[in-house]
Amino acid sequence: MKRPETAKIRNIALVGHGNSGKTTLTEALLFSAGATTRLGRVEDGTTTTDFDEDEIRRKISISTALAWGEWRGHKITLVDTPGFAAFLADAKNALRVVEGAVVVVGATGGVKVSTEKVWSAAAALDLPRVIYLSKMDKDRADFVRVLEDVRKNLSASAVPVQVPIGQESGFTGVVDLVRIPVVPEEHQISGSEQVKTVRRNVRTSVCHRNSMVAERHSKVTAHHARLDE
Ligand SMILES: Nc1nc2c(ncn2[C@@H]2O[C@H](COP(=O)(O)OP(=O)(O)OP(=O)(O)O)[C@@H](O)[C@H]2O)c(=O)[nH]1
Ligand SMILES: [Mg+2]
Repeated sequence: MKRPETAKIRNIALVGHGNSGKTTLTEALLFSAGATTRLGRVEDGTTTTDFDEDEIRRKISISTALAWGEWRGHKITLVDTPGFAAFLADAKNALRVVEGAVVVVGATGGVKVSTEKVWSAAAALDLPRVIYLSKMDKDRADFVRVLEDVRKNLSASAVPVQVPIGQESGFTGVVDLVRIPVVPEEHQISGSEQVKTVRRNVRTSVCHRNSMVAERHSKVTAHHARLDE
């Protein structure tokens, strides 16, 4: 990438409790952006940001690491911070030099004490935050329970912008509540049984599983409609 204009630079920290999935998410983001050609794994010691010998041996992040990729004309620097309590000072320092944070929460374990600590540190700096739920594919992953946990312990006004389709071994993807097109029933083309089943699962996932998600969806949609005016 050519030297980007300052307005096209974004620095984002990934913070959260130990083992929540920050390095794995960083790796996935770099791969999706085409910054790497191979998706590394923490287990194999092949990730971009856990490169230190000790990190590879212990399979945890020990210090903050930077990596960058290009996304829609922007240079995004990802700041992958360590989550274990002994290294939390590193994460808090990283928050001072970024414009936003991704707070990673495991969908199996929910919000932990260190999640609350990094959340408060980011809030004290007035940083915009998104919460990313990792491990939706693992046993005991529970989107609704963790969303309630987030609203109780981090922010009562947290709004889901994406919801998972299925969970645990049935996790197959996500629905973007902001971008999902609302197609009137009479205009929907009838499809194969498989298409109908997928559509039914998506609808169930978005609206019926939890009325809170449906209510928040309408708030997000209304908010975006106002922004578009
Ligand atoms: N099944 C599954 N495993 C995941 C997912 N995300 C992370 N993991 C696994 O969880 C473990 C911890 O992942 P990391 O990415 O190292 O977590 P971290 O938050 O960077 O950990 P620290 O930096 O040490 O705090 C690794 O074994 C990952 O492979 C996920 O979405 N699904
Ligand atoms: Mg890590």
